[in-house]
This record gives sequence, structure tokens and C-alpha cells, in this order.
Amino acid sequence: GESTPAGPFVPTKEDYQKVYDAIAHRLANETDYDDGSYGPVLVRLAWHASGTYDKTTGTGGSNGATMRFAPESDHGANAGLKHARDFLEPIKAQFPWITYSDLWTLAGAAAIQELGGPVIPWRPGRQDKDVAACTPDGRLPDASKNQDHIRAIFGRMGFDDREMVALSGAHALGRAHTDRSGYEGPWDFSPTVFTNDYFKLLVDEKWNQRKWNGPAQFTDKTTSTLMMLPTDIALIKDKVFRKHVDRYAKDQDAFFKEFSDVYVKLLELGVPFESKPEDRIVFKASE
Ligand code: DDH
Repeated sequence: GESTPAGPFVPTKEDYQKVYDAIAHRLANETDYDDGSYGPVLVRLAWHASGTYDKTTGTGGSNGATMRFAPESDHGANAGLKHARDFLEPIKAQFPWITYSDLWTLAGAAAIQELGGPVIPWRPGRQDKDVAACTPDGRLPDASKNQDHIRAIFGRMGFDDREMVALSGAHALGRAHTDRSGYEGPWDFSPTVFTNDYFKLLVDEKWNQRKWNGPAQFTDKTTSTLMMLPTDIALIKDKVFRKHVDRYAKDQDAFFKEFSDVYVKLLELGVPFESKPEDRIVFKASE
């Protein structure tokens, strides 16, 4: 008999939760990487996809996933993020209806939650763009610089001082790699668990310039195994930034709450949503 042709597939919240679950499952299984998790590099992929946003021109941001293409994939700041993009290819193959730009941001939110961080409410609506939409090099922060640079880069995205400090707390996760950025080491002792340790260590440790052949970075006096970038140290040198560092070091609930709000904002910069903020999906984390 006659059958009604199927309309375009319209994913529901449950469909996006399935994508979340597949990412969480893959994170739990693929532990033979770095410190045992792809989570940190997924968080960084979502950030570098989003942090190209320029509020004046409305260009850049997560809408487009233009890091799939050179020249953006070859920008120095994006070195190593191929690991994150490749990790997500089987997920894209399993859920071909999701755009790369939605997938990369959803994966960042999922990684924060799966690594013990706050809930990151997320909503779909990004479209992939072609190579012509690649952003120019130099929109992401340069770790060798100071507080003026941090304010210039994050101010261009539309963030204030408090939000800049909260976002920096993502350095609780992961590490620097000599073959990617030239820097080396983790910021804390649990680089696969989302905590406020980054702020605690900034405040409690004494940070000395590391004596080595690499770029200028700092190391902790107690163990000489941890690392801070010059831009991390700028957060305790600058009086206004320091106020928030101290606050987050003392109060992890405040950090989790304010980090969640600002990471949600980051992932949505420049995205022309048809949905409303209250339509965001709160994903259920795995057990
Ligand atoms: Fe970062 N970051 N980041 N970062 N970042 C590096 C690693 C990671 C800067 C430089 C570096 C944010 C802000 C800044 C993460 C998340 C976020 C590395 C080392 C450098 C260098 C890369 C490598 O060698 O593999 C600078 C400069 C800033 C700045 O604010 C001025 C923000 C806002 C976030 C975020 O997610 C909100 C994460 C996670 C990593 C660890 C990646 C990994 O592979 O591990």
C-alpha cells in the first residue's frame, strides 16, 4: 500500500542523550592515551572551536567547526587537537545526523561532566560551514603573554574579568606537551578529574621559573613536577584576577557554578539558535 515518505529526521533530547552516552562510553574504554583519558583534549577542542569568536564582526565561534580544514587545523594553537577530532569520528559515524559543530561542543560538555565537573547544560543548533569560514590565526591566547593579552583576547569574545578567571580553571584538566605547544607538564596532581585544585595550587604553592631549554614556564617549589604557564601566573599577579583566584581556591561550589555558566556561554558564542536558553538539555552523567 501507500506509505507516507519519512520527513527529515528531527532529533529529540533523548537522541542527544544517546550521543552523550556514546561519548561517555568511549571515554571509559579508551584509557590508553595520555594520563588515561581523552576528556581533557575534548574540553580543549570545544574551547578552541568556540574561542575564535569576535563579537565585533560576529565571525568565528563554535558554529561552523572550521577546524576540520587547513589553515585553521594547522594553526599553532590547535596542535594536538586532531587526537580529539579523531576520537569523535566513530561517534559521528554512529550518529550521522549531528553536525560536527554540535558534536564537538557536546563532547566538551560531556567530558567536563564525566571527569567529575559541574553539569554543563547544552543545546543543539550549530551548522557546519566550509573552508571559507576559517578564522585567521592569532585569535586564541598566547601563553607567553601577560594580563593585558588575556583581557584583549577574552574581551574580544565578550567576557569580563571574573569570567576569564573562571574559564582558566579548566586547566585543572590535562597537561602541556612539548610536541604540541612546547610547554611541558600537568597543572595539578589529578589531571583527569575536574576540581578547583588549579586555583588552590596557584595560591598555596610557590612558583619558580623552570630552568630548562624550553619556553619560559613555572614549576612548583614542593615537587618540581607541576607546571604553570606565564598566563596562569598572570592571574595571581593581577589584583583583580587574583581576587577571583582566591575566591575559587576557597570555594569549589562557587567555582563549579561560575565555571558552568561561563563554559555554556563560551560554547554558544555566535550561534544563531532558534531555541531558547530554557530549552538547554541537562545530560545525565554515566554512573
Ligand atoms: Fe588552555 N592550554 N589555555 N585553556 N587548555 C593548554 C592546554 C589545555 C592556554 C594555553 C594552553 C584555556 C585557557 C588558556 C585547556 C582548556 C582551556 C596548553 C597546552 C596551552 C599552551 C597544550 C598542549 O601542549 O597540549 C592559554 C594561554 C589560556 C589563556 O586563558 C590565556 C581555557 C579558557 C580552557 C577551557 O577549556 C575553558 C585544557 C583542558 C588543556 C589540556 C589539554 C590536554 O591535551 O591535556
